[in-house]
Amino acid sequence: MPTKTTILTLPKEELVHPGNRACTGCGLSIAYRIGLKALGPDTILIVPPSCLTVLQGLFPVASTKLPCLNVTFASTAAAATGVLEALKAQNKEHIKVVGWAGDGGTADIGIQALSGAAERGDDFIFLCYDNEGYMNTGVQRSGTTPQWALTANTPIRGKLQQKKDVPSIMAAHGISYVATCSASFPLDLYDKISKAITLPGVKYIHIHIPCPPGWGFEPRYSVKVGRLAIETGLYELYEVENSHMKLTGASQKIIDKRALVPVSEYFMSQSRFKLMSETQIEEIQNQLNSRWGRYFESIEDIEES
Ligand SMILES: Cc1ncc(C[n+]2csc(CCOP(=O)(O)OP(=O)(O)O)c2C)c(N)n1
Ligand code: SF4
Repeated sequence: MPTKTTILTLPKEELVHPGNRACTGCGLSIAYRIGLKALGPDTILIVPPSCLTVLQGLFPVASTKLPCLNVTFASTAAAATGVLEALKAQNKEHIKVVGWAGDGGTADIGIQALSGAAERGDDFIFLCYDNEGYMNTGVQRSGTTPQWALTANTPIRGKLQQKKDVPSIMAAHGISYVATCSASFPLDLYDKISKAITLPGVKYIHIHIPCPPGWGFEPRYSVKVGRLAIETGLYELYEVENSHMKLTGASQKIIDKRALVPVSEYFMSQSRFKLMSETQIEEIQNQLNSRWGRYFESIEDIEES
């Protein structure tokens, strides 16, 4: 079994300069800093318009020490394929190609290019940082905004539709690796990116990103809010390899303890959910209880057999 990274074994080299243009308490800042440590210096990043382009800084300054290609909104994965081909032509295939896009640039406008690359089996990592909205342009709803969240264009009742399950869509492509992570569990993110580097084809990693201004909480609570999302069972940390799904880290701990934190704690921590009724919260709690109840039962079946 590979050893898990700890705070003491994390590489010391920083590939993100101290100070950047992200908001205070931004979960993306944490994920980006730790993610680049896992990717290492031989990496080319492909980034569409998003908070990450803002975080990078305006020419002539840059917050990252890696080469980064800013591309159009829909074309991250197609550009990654192009960069791969260019590297092949130059015999520089040791350089890792990484698409790093927001949920809008992945779940909505970027999905056809990503699906095409996954089907072709192009060899790159695609990271979606999911702050659950088009945050850079003022908090509009995206396909991955959760149901009932208030956004700039769902201001009356919140979003009526459910969150799009992009990791499952990617897993359905039969690619070598799909994983979910959270900025609030950065060492888990580090280990999953490190694993993805060793595997062929498109590897897809979905990172849940607390966003203080977009979700409506004080910046100092970013890590806490992100942890609650996992500890309530609303979001799961898992890996899919060879079509086999396995819960990991803090989600596996829920199985060990057989206990979920009440989901109301998560909803009450953010003003975007302030119009949710008790019935709506109860409905989601019931859905979580039955989903996790099935996990608990299947583990008990395995333990008994
Ligand atoms: C084709 C196109 N449509 C719209 C925009 C404007 N735009 C720039 S960034 C952005 C939001 C990106 O949202 P997301 O991908 O979720 O990343 P986030 O801003 O949340 O980090 C939009 C709509 C654009 N640049 N190109
Ligand atoms: S809007 Fe949200 S995701 Fe974007 S930089 Fe600010 S905190 Fe980060």
